[in-house]
Amino acid sequence: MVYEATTSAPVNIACIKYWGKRDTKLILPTNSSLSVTLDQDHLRSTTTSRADPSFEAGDKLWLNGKEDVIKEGGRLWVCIKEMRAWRKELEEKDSTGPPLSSWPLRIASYNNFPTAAGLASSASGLACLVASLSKLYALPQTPSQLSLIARQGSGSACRSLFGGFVAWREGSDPSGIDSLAEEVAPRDHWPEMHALICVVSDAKKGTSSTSGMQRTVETSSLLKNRLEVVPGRMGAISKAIQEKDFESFARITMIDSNSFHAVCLDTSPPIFYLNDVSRAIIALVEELNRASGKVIAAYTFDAGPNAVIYALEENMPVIIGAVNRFFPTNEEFEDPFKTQTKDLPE
Ligand code: 2P0
Repeated sequence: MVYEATTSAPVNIACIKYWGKRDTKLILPTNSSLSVTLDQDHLRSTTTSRADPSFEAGDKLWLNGKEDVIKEGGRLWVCIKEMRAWRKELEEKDSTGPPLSSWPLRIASYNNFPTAAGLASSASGLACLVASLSKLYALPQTPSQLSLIARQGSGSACRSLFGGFVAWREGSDPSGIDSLAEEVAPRDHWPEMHALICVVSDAKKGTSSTSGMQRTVETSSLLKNRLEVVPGRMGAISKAIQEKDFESFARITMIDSNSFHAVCLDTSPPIFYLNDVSRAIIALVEELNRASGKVIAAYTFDAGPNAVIYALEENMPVIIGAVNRFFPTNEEFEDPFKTQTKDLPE
């Protein structure tokens, strides 16, 4: 009998950004955040976990075929330890199943996109690790409960345990028990919403999110203002999602992305994630919105120069056409919308 489970978890892209921890050990954020989880068939991690008593003692993990050390007390170690503890609880209640919690683990994880390029690979990767162990161990925990563990692997990972529109509530309990992810609306609530990923660079980023955000907490006075305005944005964007009000969704998304990059710049030494191409994409989207007479596209940037443009399906041909016209690439781009030149605005 083989005890093995494979799961996939998609990337999530935040509209209200997480940036700063009030507890670095438990990964408790300084503000709530909200994201859209991309569809499974695009950017995702896939993880297989196997428990076997014949394995040499100790757990092992490979990321994209390369072994990653599971450091005692480190994030991976904590996630595995917590998941094992839940399995042990189950075995103590019902001892008829295999004693999986006492067997060594072998875990292999793959991303189908560049790792650590500001494309949220840690989010999908850690969410996927937790989901795969939950499946292997046949745990009864809900996705919100699992998000408590994924959060300790990487903050943004807690949001990738749900599809659709997801909030990570900052919580207030020092134990972290209420700092969890929950669904704001499922994917099928607003199927017209699409995300266009513009890979400006797939190089590994310069300043890691983990160190960058703590530098911001320690040095940025602008962060105080951000923490005052984010709760209002959380409420307003949740309402926009419920009401499928794209214009409000887009305005809040763009403002919050700019606010996040402003606090990065206000950090000492400053953190620059955007480059000239990123800024040109901002200008293009602003101009498209102006020329359209309404907001049809929203840009957002994470800890790297790559842009994500949210738009409703009906407007994607125009947006893809404009991006291709102003940022031509040598690579053949498979346009799912089969954009016609006549769709482009003058
Ligand atoms: C987000 N980012 O909300 C924000 C926007 C980057 C910019 O969450 O230290 O990799 O592992 O908790 O989750 C990136 O931070 O940091 C992130 P840790 P994480 O998506």
